[in-house]
Amino acid sequence: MVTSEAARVVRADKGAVLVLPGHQTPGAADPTEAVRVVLDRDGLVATTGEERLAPTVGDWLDVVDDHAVLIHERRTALVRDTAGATSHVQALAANVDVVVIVEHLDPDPDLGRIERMLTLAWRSGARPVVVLTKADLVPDPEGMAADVAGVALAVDVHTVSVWEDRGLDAVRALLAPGVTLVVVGPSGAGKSSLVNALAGREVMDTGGQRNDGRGRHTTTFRQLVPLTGGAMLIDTPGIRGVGVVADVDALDTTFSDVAALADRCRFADCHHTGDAGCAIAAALDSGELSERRFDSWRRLAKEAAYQARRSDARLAAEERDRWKRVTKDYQRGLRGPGQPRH
Ligand SMILES: Nc1nc2c(ncn2[C@@H]2O[C@H](COP(=O)(O)OP(=O)(O)OP(=O)(O)O)[C@@H](O)[C@H]2O)c(=O)[nH]1
Ligand SMILES: [Mg+2]
Ligand SMILES: [Zn+2]
Repeated sequence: MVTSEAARVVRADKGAVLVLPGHQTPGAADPTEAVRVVLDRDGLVATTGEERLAPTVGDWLDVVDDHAVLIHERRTALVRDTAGATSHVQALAANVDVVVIVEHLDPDPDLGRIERMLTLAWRSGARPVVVLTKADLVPDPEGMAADVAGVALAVDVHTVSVWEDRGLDAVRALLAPGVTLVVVGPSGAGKSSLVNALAGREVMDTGGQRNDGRGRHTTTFRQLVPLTGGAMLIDTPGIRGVGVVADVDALDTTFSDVAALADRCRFADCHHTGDAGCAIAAALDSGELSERRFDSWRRLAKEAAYQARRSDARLAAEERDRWKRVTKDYQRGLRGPGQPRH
């Protein structure tokens, strides 16, 4: 492809990405028409800023002679903490408008996981919605949805059954032309089944008839699927645990009830561990705040603080490296061109 036209990444692998030329997205483009674009050896592409990034699904790229030359600035980015990896954070998807948090009703929805995914979503800049799947397997899906709504504050919660074609219209209503949605959730939740139902065709492999809710990881890569109506859906593999990247704002949005209580503690630096005048302790006593939710908030806050410290340390190290380079260049400059090193 020789073009200066921006192209959208529909799949990102090591060394190469698949893109659809901009004029095909949004639209009824067939993802099999995607073009392979080669990356540099390090897999990184220049950005409009100083850093080079690994392109991720949903990115817009400038492509010249089948080479990715520039990643456009990401409007939103779903990032997770990857402990142990060199870069520490990984962008799961870029330029997403809606994060569809998919969770099964059977087995019971995991409220802590939903809170984690909500934090990830709020952090991304995209709007979250929760979709509870497999409504056909439980007697009272609406009652369960109400429980979930209690932890997904100010977020729409839908219940669906793909098998019985129930509740899908509420999700279809999100598929406006030009909108990009990403589905996230545990393996076996029914993400790919939902994507296929919304696409109206079998785009993604699903876990067949197996239905024990256990992780099988049918989907193994992230894939952007352009829908006929002009919306784009990104399917992702089930993630067992997702490290949440530090963001106090995202946590305060997900846990707005806990944040409001913390504001009412007598001391601004209250640790909520038996301090005098602690509004959180009072709410735990009265049952207004559940131990489960408080623990969930505390765990995520701790994780976020740890991640922030680590990324501060990394930034400091990068800054040191940059100064080392600058000083070296400066000294080289003093010696003038062509001078011997010693
Ligand atoms: N009963 C019932 N089963 C469903 C429904 N939707 C999906 N399933 C089943 O749940 C299993 C997992 O579905 P998938 O769509 O592959 O799940 P996934 O979230 O994409 O899983 P990964 O790709 O591993 O992350 C399959 O056996 C589906 O047939 C539903 O509405 N009702
Ligand atoms: Mg899948
Ligand atoms: Zn307190």
